[in-house]
Amino acid sequence: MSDSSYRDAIFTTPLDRVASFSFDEQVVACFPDMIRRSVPGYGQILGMLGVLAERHLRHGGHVYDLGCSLGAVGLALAGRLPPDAFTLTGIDLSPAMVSRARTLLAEECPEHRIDIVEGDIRQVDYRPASMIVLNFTLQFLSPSDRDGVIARLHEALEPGGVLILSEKIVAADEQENAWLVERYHDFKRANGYSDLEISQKRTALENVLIPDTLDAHHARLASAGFSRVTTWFQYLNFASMIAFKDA
Ligand code: GEK
Repeated sequence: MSDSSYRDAIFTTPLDRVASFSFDEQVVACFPDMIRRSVPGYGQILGMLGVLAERHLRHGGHVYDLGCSLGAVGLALAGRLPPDAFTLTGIDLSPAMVSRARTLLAEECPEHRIDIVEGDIRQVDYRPASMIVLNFTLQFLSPSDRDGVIARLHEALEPGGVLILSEKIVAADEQENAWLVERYHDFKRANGYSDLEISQKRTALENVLIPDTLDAHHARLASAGFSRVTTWFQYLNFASMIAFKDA
């Protein structure tokens, strides 16, 4: 996918007013490069999703990839599982993402049964699913919408189903959080972003990406009815959890 991606240079020049971040054509064009250089562990998480699917996805079961962007989760699953192993619906609010994702998936895994739908994950009528993935998407919903969405996903999951939730997180302890954020900025610098790019991106994401603590995620998942939640991955202030619905 990286062959068709431009280098993210959106915030390289000083802007008089940094507009709120949105998933438009400009972002779509450089998205694979942007997410790989901005999200610690992104590639490792995707690689492991296929492994988790092999273990937890019912054969022939349905998967939702919510906030699917360019369909990386579907591609990761298709890379490990044969076409008859699952059906997948990817949903994204951004028309630009949806149209590019459809092209990429048709090129990369035409045999797999993957559908990309334009829509708001807060309003979808979910059908029963064996596995649901929210890979860095819940963080973009208004905090007041998050409990309701997670409760509906728990309802949609079949008994024995799993929800995988990857998120940017915030640490409750101020000092710990400051250290994590500083090292995260070091991570971005090491990946070629300048101080100006880092600070303008931070401004653009203010009030757009609102992280929760890991404790808040675990509490929300528990109160939605998930019987067990494990944080299986953390790299600086980015984490991924797996939540199990009772069989
Ligand atoms: C990946 N999962 O590559 N309904 C549907 N989509 C939404 C909504 C909503 N209410 N709000 C935001 N989005 C992907 C990466 S990116 C993460 C996910 C990032 C979509 C938004 O359009 C964008 O495509 C995606 O959620 C978040 O594994 O850019 O940090």
